[in-house]
Amino acid sequence: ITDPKTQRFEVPHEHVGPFSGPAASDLKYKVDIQQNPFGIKVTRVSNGKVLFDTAIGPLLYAEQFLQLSIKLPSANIYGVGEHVHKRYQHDVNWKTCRDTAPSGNMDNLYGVQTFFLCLEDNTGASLGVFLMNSNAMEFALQPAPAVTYRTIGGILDFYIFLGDTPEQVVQEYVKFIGLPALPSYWSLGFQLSRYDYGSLDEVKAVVERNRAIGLPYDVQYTDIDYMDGRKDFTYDKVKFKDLPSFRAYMHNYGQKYIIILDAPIGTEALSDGSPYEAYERGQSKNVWVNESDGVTPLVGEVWPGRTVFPDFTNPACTDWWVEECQIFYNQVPYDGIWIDMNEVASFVPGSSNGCKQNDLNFPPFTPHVVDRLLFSKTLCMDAVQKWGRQYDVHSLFGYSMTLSTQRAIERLFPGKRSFLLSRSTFAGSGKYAGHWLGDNAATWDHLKWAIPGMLEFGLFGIPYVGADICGFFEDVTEELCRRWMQVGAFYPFSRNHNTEKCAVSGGPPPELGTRFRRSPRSC
Ligand code: SSD
Repeated sequence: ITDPKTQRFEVPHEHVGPFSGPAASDLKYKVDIQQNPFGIKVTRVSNGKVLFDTAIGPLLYAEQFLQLSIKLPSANIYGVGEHVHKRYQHDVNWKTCRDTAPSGNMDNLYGVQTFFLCLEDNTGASLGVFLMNSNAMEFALQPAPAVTYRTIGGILDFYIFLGDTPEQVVQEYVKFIGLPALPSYWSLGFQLSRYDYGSLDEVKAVVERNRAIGLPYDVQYTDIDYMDGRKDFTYDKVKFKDLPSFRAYMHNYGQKYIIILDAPIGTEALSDGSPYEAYERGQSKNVWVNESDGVTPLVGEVWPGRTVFPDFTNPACTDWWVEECQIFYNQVPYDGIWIDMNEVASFVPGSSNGCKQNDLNFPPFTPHVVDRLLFSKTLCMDAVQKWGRQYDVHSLFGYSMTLSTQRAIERLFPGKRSFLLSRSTFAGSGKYAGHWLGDNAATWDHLKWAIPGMLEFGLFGIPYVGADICGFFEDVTEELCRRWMQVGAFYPFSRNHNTEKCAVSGGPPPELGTRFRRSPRSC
Protein backbone atom coordinates (compact mmCIF):
# COMPACT_ATOMS: atom_id res chain seq x y z
CA ILE A 1 0.00 0.00 0.00
CA THR A 2 1.86 3.11 -1.24
CA ASP A 3 1.04 6.82 -1.48
CA PRO A 4 -0.31 7.49 -4.97
CA LYS A 5 0.80 11.13 -4.88
CA THR A 6 4.29 11.23 -3.27
CA GLN A 7 7.29 8.88 -3.29
CA ARG A 8 7.85 7.36 0.15
CA PHE A 9 10.92 5.50 1.46
CA GLU A 10 11.07 1.84 0.40
CA VAL A 11 13.63 -0.65 1.75
CA PRO A 12 16.36 -1.22 -0.93
CA HIS A 13 16.63 -4.91 -0.12
CA GLU A 14 19.60 -6.85 -1.55
CA HIS A 15 17.61 -9.97 -2.31
CA VAL A 16 14.02 -8.85 -2.70
CA GLY A 17 13.85 -7.01 -5.97
CA PRO A 18 10.93 -5.73 -8.08
CA PHE A 19 8.73 -8.57 -9.30
CA SER A 20 8.48 -9.55 -12.93
CA GLY A 21 7.04 -12.46 -14.86
CA PRO A 22 3.52 -13.95 -14.98
CA ALA A 23 1.26 -14.03 -11.95
CA ALA A 24 1.05 -17.37 -10.15
CA SER A 25 -1.73 -19.74 -11.14
CA ASP A 26 -3.65 -22.42 -9.25
CA LEU A 27 -3.66 -20.28 -6.13
CA LYS A 28 -4.16 -21.65 -2.62
CA TYR A 29 -5.72 -18.34 -1.62
CA LYS A 30 -8.28 -15.77 -2.60
CA VAL A 31 -7.90 -12.00 -2.02
CA ASP A 32 -10.90 -9.74 -1.56
CA ILE A 33 -10.84 -5.98 -1.13
CA GLN A 34 -13.75 -4.51 0.72
CA GLN A 35 -14.74 -0.87 0.95
CA ASN A 36 -16.47 0.90 3.82
CA PRO A 37 -14.90 -0.15 6.02
CA PHE A 38 -11.75 -0.73 3.91
CA GLY A 39 -10.31 -4.20 4.37
CA ILE A 40 -8.09 -6.75 2.66
CA LYS A 41 -9.19 -10.30 3.21
CA VAL A 42 -7.11 -13.41 2.34
CA THR A 43 -8.95 -16.69 2.38
CA ARG A 44 -7.53 -20.22 2.11
CA VAL A 45 -9.33 -21.74 -0.90
CA SER A 46 -9.21 -25.35 0.31
CA ASN A 47 -11.25 -24.71 3.43
CA GLY A 48 -12.65 -21.22 3.05
CA LYS A 49 -10.88 -20.12 6.23
CA VAL A 50 -10.18 -16.37 6.49
CA LEU A 51 -6.45 -16.10 7.29
CA PHE A 52 -5.80 -12.38 7.13
CA ASP A 53 -8.51 -9.76 7.57
CA THR A 54 -7.62 -6.09 8.01
CA ALA A 55 -11.15 -4.89 8.38
CA ILE A 56 -10.86 -5.48 12.14
CA GLY A 57 -9.47 -1.95 12.48
CA PRO A 58 -8.95 1.17 10.39
CA LEU A 59 -6.10 1.55 7.88
CA LEU A 60 -4.32 4.73 9.09
CA TYR A 61 -1.93 6.22 6.54
CA ALA A 62 -0.39 9.57 7.58
CA GLU A 63 3.06 11.00 6.74
CA GLN A 64 4.60 9.69 9.98
CA PHE A 65 2.03 7.23 11.22
CA LEU A 66 0.84 4.11 9.41
CA GLN A 67 -1.25 1.48 11.12
CA LEU A 68 -2.85 -1.74 9.99
CA SER A 69 -4.49 -4.39 12.15
CA ILE A 70 -4.93 -8.00 11.08
CA LYS A 71 -7.45 -10.47 12.43
CA LEU A 72 -5.81 -13.92 12.46
CA PRO A 73 -7.26 -17.44 12.45
CA SER A 74 -5.65 -18.36 15.78
CA ALA A 75 -3.57 -17.09 18.69
CA ASN A 76 -0.74 -19.53 17.84
CA ILE A 77 1.65 -16.73 16.83
CA TYR A 78 5.48 -16.99 16.75
CA GLY A 79 8.24 -14.59 15.74
CA VAL A 80 8.66 -10.82 15.40
CA GLY A 81 11.85 -9.49 17.05
CA GLU A 82 14.20 -8.78 18.34
CA HIS A 83 13.05 -9.08 21.95
CA VAL A 84 13.51 -11.52 24.79
CA HIS A 85 10.43 -13.69 24.77
CA LYS A 86 9.99 -15.92 27.79
CA ARG A 87 7.95 -18.32 25.65
CA TYR A 88 8.19 -19.30 22.02
CA GLN A 89 4.45 -18.92 21.45
CA HIS A 90 3.41 -15.33 21.98
CA ASP A 91 1.08 -14.17 24.70
CA VAL A 92 -1.55 -12.28 22.79
CA ASN A 93 -2.81 -10.53 25.86
CA TRP A 94 -2.12 -6.94 24.78
CA LYS A 95 1.68 -7.04 24.45
CA THR A 96 3.68 -4.37 22.70
CA CYS A 97 8.30 -4.84 21.36
CA ARG A 98 17.87 -1.66 20.47
CA ASP A 99 21.66 -1.69 21.91
CA THR A 100 19.95 -2.52 25.21
CA ALA A 101 20.83 -5.65 27.09
CA PRO A 102 18.24 -8.38 26.84
CA SER A 103 15.93 -8.38 29.79
CA GLY A 104 12.69 -10.09 30.53
CA ASN A 105 10.55 -7.22 29.26
CA MET A 106 9.66 -6.58 25.66
CA ASP A 107 12.35 -3.92 25.08
CA ASN A 108 13.37 -3.55 21.46
CA LEU A 109 16.80 -5.17 21.13
CA TYR A 110 19.55 -5.35 18.49
CA GLY A 111 17.70 -6.32 15.33
CA VAL A 112 14.41 -5.86 13.52
CA GLN A 113 12.47 -8.89 12.28
CA THR A 114 8.88 -8.14 11.28
CA PHE A 115 7.97 -11.73 10.28
CA PHE A 116 5.53 -13.85 12.24
CA LEU A 117 4.18 -17.36 11.78
CA CYS A 118 0.61 -18.30 12.67
CA LEU A 119 -0.57 -21.88 13.00
CA GLU A 120 -4.13 -21.79 11.80
CA ASP A 121 -5.34 -24.94 13.54
CA ASN A 122 -4.12 -28.40 14.50
CA THR A 123 -3.82 -29.63 10.90
CA GLY A 124 -0.44 -27.89 10.43
CA ALA A 125 -1.89 -25.39 7.99
CA SER A 126 -0.02 -22.14 8.61
CA LEU A 127 0.53 -18.66 7.29
CA GLY A 128 3.47 -16.28 7.55
CA VAL A 129 3.25 -12.50 7.40
CA PHE A 130 6.20 -10.19 6.68
CA LEU A 131 6.28 -6.40 6.55
CA MET A 132 9.17 -5.02 4.48
CA ASN A 133 9.54 -1.80 6.46
CA SER A 134 12.59 -0.43 8.35
CA ASN A 135 11.07 2.47 10.24
CA ALA A 136 10.60 2.47 13.98
CA MET A 137 7.50 0.51 14.71
CA GLU A 138 5.33 -1.22 17.25
CA PHE A 139 3.76 -4.64 16.96
CA ALA A 140 0.79 -5.15 19.23
CA LEU A 141 -0.76 -8.55 19.99
CA GLN A 142 -4.41 -8.72 20.92
CA PRO A 143 -6.71 -11.49 22.13
CA ALA A 144 -9.13 -11.18 19.18
CA PRO A 145 -6.70 -12.84 18.05
CA ALA A 146 -5.22 -9.97 16.08
CA VAL A 147 -1.98 -8.06 15.58
CA THR A 148 -1.41 -4.41 14.81
CA TYR A 149 1.61 -3.05 12.97
CA ARG A 150 2.22 0.63 13.77
CA THR A 151 5.13 2.22 11.84
CA ILE A 152 6.21 5.84 11.48
CA GLY A 153 7.40 5.85 7.87
CA GLY A 154 7.92 3.96 4.68
CA ILE A 155 5.09 2.03 3.07
CA LEU A 156 2.94 -0.92 4.08
CA ASP A 157 4.72 -3.59 1.99
CA PHE A 158 3.17 -6.82 3.29
CA TYR A 159 3.93 -10.34 2.07
CA ILE A 160 1.79 -13.31 3.05
CA PHE A 161 2.97 -16.92 2.79
CA LEU A 162 0.63 -19.90 2.98
CA GLY A 163 1.73 -23.44 3.76
CA ASP A 164 0.29 -26.82 4.64
CA THR A 165 2.92 -26.94 7.43
CA PRO A 166 4.87 -24.33 9.44
CA GLU A 167 8.08 -25.59 7.81
CA GLN A 168 6.66 -24.87 4.38
CA VAL A 169 5.83 -21.27 5.36
CA VAL A 170 9.36 -20.68 6.74
CA GLN A 171 10.87 -22.25 3.62
CA GLU A 172 8.86 -19.89 1.42
CA TYR A 173 9.83 -16.90 3.58
CA VAL A 174 13.59 -17.59 3.63
CA LYS A 175 13.59 -18.29 -0.09
CA PHE A 176 12.00 -14.87 -0.48
CA ILE A 177 14.42 -12.89 1.74
CA GLY A 178 17.53 -15.00 0.99
CA LEU A 179 18.27 -18.60 2.00
CA PRO A 180 20.50 -18.92 5.09
CA ALA A 181 24.25 -19.31 4.53
CA LEU A 182 25.55 -22.86 4.97
CA PRO A 183 27.92 -22.51 7.94
CA SER A 184 31.52 -23.69 7.56
CA TYR A 185 31.88 -27.09 9.24
CA TRP A 186 34.39 -25.80 11.79
CA SER A 187 32.02 -23.04 12.86
CA LEU A 188 29.65 -25.68 14.22
CA GLY A 189 32.28 -26.59 16.82
CA PHE A 190 32.56 -25.15 20.32
CA GLN A 191 34.00 -21.62 20.46
CA LEU A 192 35.68 -19.68 23.30
CA SER A 193 35.79 -15.94 23.84
CA ARG A 194 35.82 -13.20 26.43
CA TYR A 195 35.87 -9.43 26.53
CA ASP A 196 39.38 -8.56 27.86
CA TYR A 197 41.64 -11.57 28.40
CA GLY A 198 44.27 -8.91 29.17
CA SER A 199 47.00 -10.09 26.80
CA LEU A 200 47.79 -12.60 24.07
CA ASP A 201 49.84 -14.54 26.60
CA GLU A 202 46.69 -14.96 28.66
CA VAL A 203 44.73 -16.02 25.58
CA LYS A 204 47.38 -18.63 24.79
CA ALA A 205 47.36 -19.84 28.40
CA VAL A 206 43.62 -20.41 28.10
CA VAL A 207 44.09 -22.21 24.78
CA GLU A 208 46.83 -24.41 26.22
CA ARG A 209 44.84 -25.26 29.37
CA ASN A 210 41.90 -26.38 27.30
CA ARG A 211 44.05 -28.27 24.82
CA ALA A 212 45.73 -30.02 27.77
CA ILE A 213 42.44 -31.47 29.02
CA GLY A 214 41.30 -32.34 25.52
CA LEU A 215 38.32 -29.97 25.55
CA PRO A 216 37.07 -30.20 21.98
CA TYR A 217 36.95 -26.60 20.80
CA ASP A 218 37.41 -25.22 17.31
CA VAL A 219 37.56 -21.46 17.60
CA GLN A 220 39.28 -18.82 19.76
CA TYR A 221 38.27 -15.15 19.71
CA THR A 222 39.89 -11.90 20.69
CA ASP A 223 37.53 -9.08 21.60
CA ILE A 224 38.19 -5.32 21.32
CA ASP A 225 41.05 -5.54 23.85
CA TYR A 226 43.32 -6.91 21.09
CA MET A 227 43.11 -3.50 19.42
CA ASP A 228 45.22 -0.38 19.98
CA GLY A 229 42.82 1.69 22.07
CA ARG A 230 39.82 -0.30 20.78
CA LYS A 231 40.30 0.96 17.22
CA ASP A 232 39.32 -1.34 14.34
CA PHE A 233 42.15 -2.60 12.10
CA THR A 234 44.85 -2.07 14.74
CA TYR A 235 46.36 -4.27 17.44
CA ASP A 236 48.06 -3.62 20.79
CA LYS A 237 51.78 -3.90 19.91
CA VAL A 238 52.65 -4.60 23.56
CA LYS A 239 50.01 -6.87 25.04
CA PHE A 240 49.21 -8.57 21.70
CA LYS A 241 52.60 -8.15 19.99
CA ASP A 242 52.58 -11.71 18.55
CA LEU A 243 49.05 -11.46 17.18
CA PRO A 244 50.32 -11.67 13.55
CA SER A 245 51.31 -15.29 14.21
CA PHE A 246 48.32 -16.27 16.36
CA ARG A 247 46.24 -17.71 13.53
CA ALA A 248 49.13 -19.99 12.55
CA TYR A 249 49.42 -21.02 16.19
CA MET A 250 45.71 -21.96 16.14
CA HIS A 251 45.92 -23.65 12.74
CA ASN A 252 48.78 -25.85 13.97
CA TYR A 253 46.20 -27.48 16.18
CA GLY A 254 43.33 -27.50 13.65
CA GLN A 255 41.68 -24.52 15.31
CA LYS A 256 40.52 -21.17 13.96
CA TYR A 257 40.82 -17.50 15.01
CA ILE A 258 38.06 -14.90 14.82
CA ILE A 259 38.39 -11.14 15.33
CA ILE A 260 35.79 -8.58 16.30
CA LEU A 261 35.26 -5.37 14.34
CA ASP A 262 32.98 -2.63 15.69
CA ALA A 263 30.93 -0.32 13.50
CA PRO A 264 32.02 2.97 15.20
CA ILE A 265 35.50 4.26 14.15
CA GLY A 266 37.69 6.28 16.57
CA THR A 267 38.95 9.68 15.38
CA GLU A 268 42.10 10.04 17.52
CA ALA A 269 45.73 8.99 16.78
CA LEU A 270 47.09 5.63 17.93
CA SER A 271 48.54 5.24 21.42
CA ASP A 272 52.10 5.88 20.13
CA GLY A 273 50.92 9.11 18.52
CA SER A 274 51.08 7.76 14.97
CA PRO A 275 48.12 8.39 12.66
CA TYR A 276 45.14 6.01 12.81
CA GLU A 277 45.45 5.19 9.12
CA ALA A 278 42.15 3.36 8.64
CA TYR A 279 40.33 6.44 9.96
CA GLU A 280 42.47 8.80 7.82
CA ARG A 281 41.71 6.80 4.67
CA GLY A 282 38.01 6.71 5.48
CA GLN A 283 38.05 10.46 6.14
CA SER A 284 39.71 11.11 2.75
CA LYS A 285 36.98 9.09 1.01
CA ASN A 286 34.04 10.73 2.82
CA VAL A 287 32.62 7.40 3.92
CA TRP A 288 30.98 8.44 7.18
CA VAL A 289 27.36 8.99 8.14
CA ASN A 290 26.78 12.74 7.95
CA GLU A 291 24.79 15.17 10.03
CA SER A 292 21.56 16.57 8.61
CA ASP A 293 23.57 18.92 6.31
CA GLY A 294 24.67 15.83 4.41
CA VAL A 295 28.38 16.82 4.47
CA THR A 296 29.56 17.09 8.10
CA PRO A 297 30.49 13.68 9.56
CA LEU A 298 28.31 12.96 12.56
CA VAL A 299 30.50 12.47 15.67
CA GLY A 300 29.30 10.25 18.50
CA GLU A 301 31.04 8.46 21.33
CA VAL A 302 31.86 4.78 21.71
CA TRP A 303 35.23 3.20 22.38
CA PRO A 304 37.80 4.74 22.74
CA GLY A 305 36.04 8.11 22.74
CA ARG A 306 34.92 10.35 19.84
CA THR A 307 33.85 8.18 16.91
CA VAL A 308 32.43 8.48 13.42
CA PHE A 309 30.17 5.92 11.78
CA PRO A 310 30.84 4.29 8.39
CA ASP A 311 27.90 4.64 5.98
CA PHE A 312 27.78 1.06 4.77
CA THR A 313 24.97 2.02 2.37
CA ASN A 314 27.57 4.04 0.41
CA PRO A 315 29.47 1.88 -2.14
CA ALA A 316 32.61 4.00 -1.52
CA CYS A 317 32.37 3.02 2.16
CA THR A 318 32.00 -0.64 1.29
CA ASP A 319 35.14 -0.41 -0.87
CA TRP A 320 36.99 1.31 1.99
CA TRP A 321 35.81 -1.31 4.51
CA VAL A 322 36.79 -4.24 2.26
CA GLU A 323 40.22 -2.67 1.67
CA GLU A 324 40.77 -2.13 5.42
CA CYS A 325 39.77 -5.74 6.15
CA GLN A 326 42.35 -6.84 3.56
CA ILE A 327 45.11 -4.52 4.86
CA PHE A 328 44.59 -5.76 8.43
CA TYR A 329 44.40 -9.38 7.27
CA ASN A 330 47.81 -8.94 5.64
CA GLN A 331 49.18 -7.93 9.06
CA VAL A 332 47.09 -10.20 11.28
CA PRO A 333 45.56 -13.18 9.45
CA TYR A 334 42.18 -14.32 10.79
CA ASP A 335 39.51 -16.86 9.81
CA GLY A 336 36.27 -14.97 10.33
CA ILE A 337 34.74 -11.69 11.40
CA TRP A 338 32.39 -10.80 14.26
CA ILE A 339 30.72 -7.43 13.70
CA ASP A 340 29.31 -5.62 16.69
CA MET A 341 27.84 -2.33 17.94
CA ASN A 342 26.05 -2.07 14.60
CA GLU A 343 22.59 -1.05 15.66
CA VAL A 344 24.42 1.46 15.35
CA ALA A 345 25.44 2.03 18.99
CA SER A 346 26.66 5.32 20.41
CA PHE A 347 27.10 6.11 24.08
CA VAL A 348 25.79 9.66 23.64
CA PRO A 349 22.22 10.29 22.47
CA GLY A 350 22.18 11.26 18.78
CA SER A 351 25.60 12.92 18.45
CA SER A 352 28.19 14.83 20.49
CA ASN A 353 26.34 17.98 19.39
CA GLY A 354 22.90 16.66 20.30
CA CYS A 355 20.04 16.48 17.78
CA LYS A 356 17.95 19.23 16.20
CA GLN A 357 14.38 19.82 17.27
CA ASN A 358 12.49 18.53 14.22
CA ASP A 359 9.89 15.97 13.19
CA LEU A 360 12.53 13.34 12.41
CA ASN A 361 14.24 13.43 15.81
CA PHE A 362 10.99 14.13 17.63
CA PRO A 363 8.20 12.70 15.47
CA PRO A 364 4.54 13.27 16.30
CA PHE A 365 4.35 9.66 17.52
CA THR A 366 7.25 7.71 19.03
CA PRO A 367 6.74 3.93 19.18
CA HIS A 368 7.25 2.04 22.41
CA VAL A 369 11.08 2.05 22.20
CA VAL A 370 13.63 2.08 25.04
CA ASP A 371 13.79 5.56 26.69
CA ARG A 372 10.86 6.58 24.36
CA LEU A 373 13.51 8.48 22.33
CA LEU A 374 14.38 7.31 18.81
CA PHE A 375 18.05 8.50 19.03
CA SER A 376 18.71 7.07 22.49
CA LYS A 377 22.08 5.20 22.37
CA THR A 378 22.28 5.77 18.60
CA LEU A 379 22.39 8.54 15.96
CA CYS A 380 20.13 11.51 15.29
CA MET A 381 17.24 10.49 13.07
CA ASP A 382 18.00 13.35 10.62
CA ALA A 383 21.52 11.99 10.02
CA VAL A 384 22.16 11.30 6.32
CA GLN A 385 23.26 8.08 4.63
CA LYS A 386 23.27 7.13 0.94
CA TRP A 387 20.08 5.10 1.37
CA GLY A 388 18.34 7.90 3.24
CA ARG A 389 17.87 9.50 6.61
CA GLN A 390 18.47 7.53 9.83
CA TYR A 391 14.74 7.93 10.42
CA ASP A 392 14.17 5.47 7.55
CA VAL A 393 17.40 3.44 7.47
CA HIS A 394 18.37 3.09 11.16
CA SER A 395 17.17 -0.52 11.30
CA LEU A 396 19.17 -1.34 8.15
CA PHE A 397 22.58 -0.33 9.61
CA GLY A 398 23.53 -3.80 10.81
CA TYR A 399 22.16 -5.31 7.60
CA SER A 400 24.19 -2.94 5.40
CA MET A 401 27.32 -3.64 7.50
CA THR A 402 26.70 -7.34 6.98
CA LEU A 403 26.52 -6.87 3.19
CA SER A 404 29.76 -4.84 3.20
CA THR A 405 31.57 -7.31 5.45
CA GLN A 406 30.40 -10.19 3.28
CA ARG A 407 32.20 -8.52 0.38
CA ALA A 408 35.39 -8.58 2.52
CA ILE A 409 34.83 -12.24 3.41
CA GLU A 410 34.47 -13.09 -0.28
CA ARG A 411 37.67 -11.18 -1.07
CA LEU A 412 39.66 -12.84 1.74
CA PHE A 413 38.32 -16.36 1.46
CA PRO A 414 37.27 -16.79 -2.19
CA GLY A 415 35.27 -19.93 -2.87
CA LYS A 416 35.30 -21.00 0.80
CA ARG A 417 32.60 -21.00 3.44
CA SER A 418 33.86 -18.69 6.15
CA PHE A 419 32.29 -17.00 9.17
CA LEU A 420 30.38 -13.79 9.73
CA LEU A 421 28.49 -13.00 12.96
CA SER A 422 26.41 -9.87 13.43
CA ARG A 423 24.65 -8.39 16.41
CA SER A 424 22.18 -6.27 14.50
CA THR A 425 20.07 -8.00 11.89
CA PHE A 426 17.25 -7.38 9.45
CA ALA A 427 15.29 -9.68 7.15
CA GLY A 428 17.89 -11.30 4.88
CA SER A 429 20.90 -10.98 7.20
CA GLY A 430 20.91 -14.77 7.45
CA LYS A 431 21.90 -15.05 3.79
CA TYR A 432 25.45 -14.16 4.95
CA ALA A 433 25.62 -14.01 8.74
CA GLY A 434 24.83 -15.71 11.99
CA HIS A 435 23.68 -14.04 15.16
CA TRP A 436 24.04 -14.29 18.92
CA LEU A 437 21.41 -13.07 21.32
CA GLY A 438 23.57 -10.29 22.78
CA ASP A 439 24.54 -9.29 26.28
CA ASN A 440 22.67 -11.78 28.38
CA ALA A 441 23.40 -12.49 32.04
CA ALA A 442 24.54 -15.46 34.11
CA THR A 443 21.08 -16.35 35.36
CA TRP A 444 18.84 -19.39 35.00
CA ASP A 445 16.23 -17.19 33.34
CA HIS A 446 18.63 -16.25 30.51
CA LEU A 447 19.53 -19.90 30.08
CA LYS A 448 15.83 -20.57 29.59
CA TRP A 449 15.01 -17.53 27.45
CA ALA A 450 17.79 -18.39 24.98
CA ILE A 451 15.71 -21.32 23.72
CA PRO A 452 12.76 -19.30 22.31
CA GLY A 453 15.26 -16.67 21.16
CA MET A 454 17.13 -19.20 19.01
CA LEU A 455 13.94 -20.80 17.71
CA GLU A 456 12.70 -17.36 16.63
CA PHE A 457 15.89 -16.67 14.69
CA GLY A 458 15.25 -19.93 12.90
CA LEU A 459 11.97 -18.42 11.72
CA PHE A 460 13.82 -15.22 10.68
CA GLY A 461 16.11 -17.18 8.32
CA ILE A 462 19.10 -16.97 10.69
CA PRO A 463 19.35 -20.55 12.03
CA TYR A 464 23.08 -20.14 12.81
CA VAL A 465 22.37 -18.63 16.19
CA GLY A 466 23.32 -19.02 19.86
CA ALA A 467 23.61 -17.20 23.17
CA ASP A 468 26.69 -16.36 25.29
CA ILE A 469 27.13 -19.65 27.13
CA CYS A 470 27.37 -19.13 30.92
CA GLY A 471 26.15 -15.55 30.49
CA PHE A 472 27.81 -12.29 29.48
CA PHE A 473 27.13 -10.15 32.52
CA GLU A 474 27.36 -11.28 36.16
CA ASP A 475 29.41 -14.01 37.77
CA VAL A 476 28.25 -17.51 37.01
CA THR A 477 27.92 -20.34 39.51
CA GLU A 478 29.53 -23.69 38.78
CA GLU A 479 26.19 -25.47 38.49
CA LEU A 480 24.71 -22.90 36.09
CA CYS A 481 27.85 -22.85 33.91
CA ARG A 482 27.97 -26.64 33.81
CA ARG A 483 24.34 -26.84 32.76
CA TRP A 484 24.80 -24.03 30.22
CA MET A 485 27.83 -25.79 28.69
CA GLN A 486 25.68 -28.90 28.36
CA VAL A 487 22.76 -27.20 26.62
CA GLY A 488 25.17 -24.90 24.73
CA ALA A 489 26.68 -27.94 23.04
CA PHE A 490 23.43 -28.12 21.09
CA TYR A 491 23.45 -24.44 19.98
CA PRO A 492 24.08 -24.08 16.22
CA PHE A 493 26.44 -21.22 17.18
CA SER A 494 28.03 -22.56 20.35
CA ARG A 495 30.25 -19.94 22.04
CA ASN A 496 31.18 -19.41 25.68
CA HIS A 497 31.69 -15.66 26.08
CA ASN A 498 31.58 -13.15 28.91
CA THR A 499 32.25 -9.49 29.61
CA GLU A 500 35.39 -7.88 31.02
CA LYS A 501 35.80 -8.59 34.72
CA CYS A 502 38.26 -7.58 37.34
CA ALA A 503 40.91 -10.09 38.38
CA VAL A 504 39.70 -12.34 41.17
CA SER A 505 41.70 -13.85 43.93
CA GLY A 506 42.25 -17.61 43.81
CA GLY A 507 42.17 -17.77 40.04
CA PRO A 508 40.01 -20.04 37.90
CA PRO A 509 40.09 -23.83 37.88
CA PRO A 510 42.28 -24.98 34.90
CA GLU A 511 39.54 -26.61 32.84
CA LEU A 512 37.47 -23.50 32.17
CA GLY A 513 40.13 -20.90 31.61
CA THR A 514 39.60 -17.35 32.71
CA ARG A 515 35.93 -17.21 31.80
CA PHE A 516 34.75 -19.06 34.90
CA ARG A 517 34.45 -17.28 38.21
CA ARG A 518 34.30 -19.21 41.48
CA SER A 519 34.73 -16.28 43.85
CA PRO A 520 33.01 -12.88 43.77
CA ARG A 521 34.84 -10.11 42.00
CA SER A 522 37.65 -8.71 44.16
CA CYS A 523 37.66 -5.17 42.76
C1 SSD B 1 31.43 -7.69 23.57
C2 SSD B 1 29.96 -7.99 23.66
C3 SSD B 1 29.22 -6.88 22.96
C4 SSD B 1 31.54 -6.26 24.00
S1 SSD B 1 30.27 -5.50 23.04
O1 SSD B 1 29.70 -9.24 23.17
O2 SSD B 1 32.14 -8.57 24.39
C5 SSD B 1 32.90 -5.64 23.71
O3 SSD B 1 33.21 -5.79 22.35
C6 SSD B 1 29.80 -4.22 24.00
C7 SSD B 1 28.72 -4.44 25.02
C8 SSD B 1 28.54 -3.21 25.92
C9 SSD B 1 27.30 -2.45 25.68
O4 SSD B 1 27.51 -1.36 24.88
O5 SSD B 1 27.53 -4.68 24.38
O6 SSD B 1 28.44 -3.63 27.21
S2 SSD B 1 29.72 -3.61 28.06
O7 SSD B 1 30.39 -4.84 27.73
O8 SSD B 1 30.52 -2.39 27.58
O9 SSD B 1 29.28 -3.46 29.44
